[in-house]
Amino acid sequence: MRIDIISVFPDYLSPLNLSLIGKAWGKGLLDFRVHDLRDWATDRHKTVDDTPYGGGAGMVMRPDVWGSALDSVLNAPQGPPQLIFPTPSGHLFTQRAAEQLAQSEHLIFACGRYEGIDSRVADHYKSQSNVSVQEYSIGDYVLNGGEVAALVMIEAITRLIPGVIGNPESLVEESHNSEGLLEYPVFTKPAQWRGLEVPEILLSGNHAKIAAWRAAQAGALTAQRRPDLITN
Ligand code: 6GU
Repeated sequence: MRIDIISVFPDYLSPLNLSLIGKAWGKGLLDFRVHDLRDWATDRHKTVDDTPYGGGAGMVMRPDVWGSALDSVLNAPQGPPQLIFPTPSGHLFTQRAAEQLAQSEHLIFACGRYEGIDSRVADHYKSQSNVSVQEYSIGDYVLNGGEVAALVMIEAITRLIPGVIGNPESLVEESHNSEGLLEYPVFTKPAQWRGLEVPEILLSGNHAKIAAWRAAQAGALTAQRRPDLITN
């Protein structure tokens, strides 16, 4: 999978070199291209923003600079790309969204800063047939820019690609999996720690009973902490 990321702070994306994602990059499973938006600015101050029409606080990123940057990255030969705008006013990014995006061969993250990117940029690319456009938020809080949100989405997406994580079975039994529940609690040795014991059933060797206990725990935990995830 090729992933282009455009930002005015390309160094924010340096964690992509680390851990499992960095290893998958080294193996050729992932191909990251981090771009500095200022490379497409045309004046000598490399300006990428201006004051908002209608007034108000802060600065808005210019559509002309973003348009040049996105046109150049969209010309890559990977086939139909998905263009993602991280924004606190986007649709909520979920495990289902990660699964859908993991099917793509080419993702482009357009990371805005300040008060955001001129709204015409997303509208323009939504009207183009050679690209699919999505605006995503990673949760109900405000970040300084899209970079950290892009890192979050990239980790959630790329760990679903075969070969990126060592043990693909660990993808099946985890929170927000296809069951839509939180994961059951887990325990390891020692069996007694600071007066706390591991639930007896897990030491029983009865795999059917263990599976039933885990399913009940996942249901109870989800009902208590995240009732919004339970549909019926
Ligand atoms: Cl995607 N961007 C910013 N700036 N803030 C956010 C966010 C994204 N998701 C939640 N808060």
